[in-house]
Amino acid sequence: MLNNIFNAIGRLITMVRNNDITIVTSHKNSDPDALASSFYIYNFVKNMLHKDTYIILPEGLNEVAKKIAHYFNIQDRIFVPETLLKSCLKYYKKTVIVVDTSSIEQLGGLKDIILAADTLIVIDHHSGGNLVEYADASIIKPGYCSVSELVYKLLGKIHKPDSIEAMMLLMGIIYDTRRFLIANKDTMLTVNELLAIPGVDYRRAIELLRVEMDLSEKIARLKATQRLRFKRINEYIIAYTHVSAFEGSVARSLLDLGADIAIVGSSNDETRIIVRGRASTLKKLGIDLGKDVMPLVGAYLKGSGGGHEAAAAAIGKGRLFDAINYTVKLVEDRIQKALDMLSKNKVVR
Ligand SMILES: [Mn+2]
Repeated sequence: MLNNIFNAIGRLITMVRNNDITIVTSHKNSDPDALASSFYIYNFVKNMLHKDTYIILPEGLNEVAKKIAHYFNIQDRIFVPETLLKSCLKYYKKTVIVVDTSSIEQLGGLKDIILAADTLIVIDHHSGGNLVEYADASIIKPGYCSVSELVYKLLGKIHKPDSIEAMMLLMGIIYDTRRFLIANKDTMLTVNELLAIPGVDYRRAIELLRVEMDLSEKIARLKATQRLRFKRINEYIIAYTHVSAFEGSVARSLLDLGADIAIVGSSNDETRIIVRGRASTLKKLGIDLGKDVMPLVGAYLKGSGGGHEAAAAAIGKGRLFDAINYTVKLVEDRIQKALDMLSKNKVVR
């Protein structure tokens, strides 16, 4: 597997060398994992391969990533696409490296530039994305808890992170693993290596990742709770609701309330369904939300869907309540099927 990875890096370097400029990009509302991996690859291409390189994010950074970029004073190296920049970019032969997303819908206003790349490379830890079909090379490793860990594994030997890169990668890992809640042994070994780099300060990293929930997020959570519905299938609970923003945060709060699976819908110009599950429940039932459920919801919405075992999403067009009900039904059927299987096995034994 690692051999494969290093072959992929060799190919990646050749591809980058063949074009004039490199653009590193990621998903809308980039989080600390997206920021850290973009910044690390940006430095690698710029300093090791000596290519003109830009970080261009579809809609900039999320709150906590903004705080990190400010702290390390790198915010002026991060662009958001503007008309001028877009038209300039047309004239260059470009490599685009997309990190932390493999779905076209997550690229926002950058979609056209990215799909028009002379060479498109996707590095991600989410599975099932539709961007991979357009990529000239892709490194998709759902086994990694964060892209920060993945890019460090890919490039750490040839481009040892300096203190800022190491701090950012560490924060990317801490953020995506929810403070190591879903980390594995390899994550901890990587973290150990990053902590050994001079200038890396664990307490500071934790401090920088702390942001007080803002008022609108609190209200979104409370409104979602007012509209909450749930279904019980044996000992399992599916909770579902809708909001206009903060879907991820709302879904997490529903798991905290006691749901096994939380389904949160929202719609503005698109219809979006996100789903989060309790890892232990999903494991017990053998359900992978990113593979078994959300691609079907994506197809239902004539868009796309995918993600991780316990965190997945679908985006497309259609009526919000129909989409929510469809997702609830799918999850319900999946749980019922799993329960039938489990009880059948018991009888056989
Ligand atoms: Mn990530």
